[in-house]
Amino acid sequence: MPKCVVVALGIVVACVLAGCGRMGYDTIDPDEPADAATPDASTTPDSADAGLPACDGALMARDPETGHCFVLLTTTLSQPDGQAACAADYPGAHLAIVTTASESATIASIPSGEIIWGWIDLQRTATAWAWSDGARFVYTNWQSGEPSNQGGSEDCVIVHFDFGGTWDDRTCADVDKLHALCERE
Ligand SMILES: [Ca+2]
Repeated sequence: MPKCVVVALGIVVACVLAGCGRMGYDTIDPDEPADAATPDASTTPDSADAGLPACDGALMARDPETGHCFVLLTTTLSQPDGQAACAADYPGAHLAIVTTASESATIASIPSGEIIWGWIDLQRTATAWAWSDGARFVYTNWQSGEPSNQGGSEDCVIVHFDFGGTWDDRTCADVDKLHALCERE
């Protein structure tokens, strides 16, 4: 076999092995829609959660009725700092405002680990209990014997995970040592 034929065959074999035949076919066709334009429905987030962290963390639970996500912060905070901390850690979140039995049950279902208490948005005003957003104060989940208002100064409210997520009024100074509960609608 002439030497030039051997060289030519060698080039062809090397080209096939290297995938030369595919060269030029993997370039992007401008007329072809990009993959991103046709996302897989199974990975598309709920529109309500678009751009937000998923509600699947260790200290989270989602209310099946409303879809609201309840989150127990890992840090302890004083009442005035809670609102900003919720918004900072979970964009769109505020301190938990518990207005239905389903929301209360959702909070109780949070795998809180060694954390026994969390605190919610509810505060005693001069005349009544009130949520910061002005939501009507109708639903309650007080522990037996609560609210006790011991010493006349229990103006904040904690959720007791060891007692089914029921509520106890405590001084706001007590609350400062505990973990805030946030809610993302
Ligand atoms: Ca109390």
